[in-house]
Formats: sequence, C-alpha cells, structure tokens
Amino acid sequence: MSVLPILIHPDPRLKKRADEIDEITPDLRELADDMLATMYEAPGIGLAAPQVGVMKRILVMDCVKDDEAPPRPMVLLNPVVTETSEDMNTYEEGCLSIPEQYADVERPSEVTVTWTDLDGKEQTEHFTGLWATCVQHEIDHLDGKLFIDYLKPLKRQLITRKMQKLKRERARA
Ligand code: K2U
Ligand code: ZN
Repeated sequence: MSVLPILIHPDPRLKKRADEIDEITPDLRELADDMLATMYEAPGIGLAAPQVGVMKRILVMDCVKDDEAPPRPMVLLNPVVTETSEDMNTYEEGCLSIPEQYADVERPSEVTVTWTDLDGKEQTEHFTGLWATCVQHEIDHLDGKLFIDYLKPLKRQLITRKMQKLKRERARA
C-alpha cells in the first residue's frame, strides 16, 4: 500500500471524464488499496482516481466520522446515480485537490447509486447525509467536475488563482 500524490487544481486531468473500467485486475485492486491509504492519510472521507492522475471510473470513500465506530471503507467501480431526491442539502465542501478552500454547495440530500464492487458484483445503495454529499462529490470528479464549478465565476477564479500561486510556491520549494 502506498500513499499517492494528489493532483492540485488547475490540472487538465481533473477536468476530463474518466474511462469506464472493463476488467477487475490485481493492479486495479492495488490502486483501490493505494487510494484508500491516500484518503486516510490526507485525511479525507473520499477520493476519486483522477485526483491521483488515474483516468479510471473508481472512487473510494469512508464517511464514518465517529472515531469510536468501525471504519467503513467503500470502493465503487463505474458508479451511476439512479435516483436523486427533490429535497436539497447545502454543505460547506472542500476538496483534497483544492486544499484549504471551502464553499457552500447545494446538492440533492439523498441519492441512490449502483456500482460494481471489486468482486465484480453489482451493488445498489441509498445514501443520505454526508455519504450522499461525498458520493456525489466523488462521482463529479469522475466526470471532470469540481465543487468550484458550482460557484459564481468570480469566486471560482479567485480560488483558481490561489491554487496557481500555491503550485508555483510548491514548485520552488
Ligand atoms: O474528493 C475529495 O477531494 C475528498 C473530499 C470529499 C468531500 C468533499 C466535500 C464534502 C464531502 C466529502 C474532502 O476533501 S475529504 C475532507 C473532508 C472531511 C470531512 C468533511 C468534509 C470534507
Ligand atoms: Zn474533491
């Protein structure tokens, strides 16, 4: 298991649609393990493969926040949202590819998602609360969409300029 470097916005790979997964290989299982290790180390509650530069439709998440409760690492291959609630929820979102920037994003408060698990079995689950927000945030990553794309252009430009400055500083370090 290795912790992988997380791409920082702006990066063309974060704006592209990731490719469907058509075969579950040992390499894919290793990628899922590495993505979970990377997510926990960040720390985060979700991570999508394009964020580590891999253009495949795989995401991981574990939104269990109570340290007393057992973790619930999830690996979703080719996830598809099949139902969304009328009811909306606003959450102050962040993103591991846009560090230290937070903004309110409104999304459906409940979603049903179907995906393939690492055993090749089709799964369907109804997500609510933070899980619903997180899975929508991660599926957006697979479609090249970032939470800042929901913001007004000025706010988005402000954040993008801050990230360009951060990347220049990191390059000099
Ligand atoms: O995809 C990512 O960049 C990880 C995101 C996932 C996420 C963003 C907004 C709302 C829910 C999930 C986060 O950076 S993980 C960090 C985090 C931790 C606790 C609560 C919200 C975000
Ligand atoms: Zn993100």
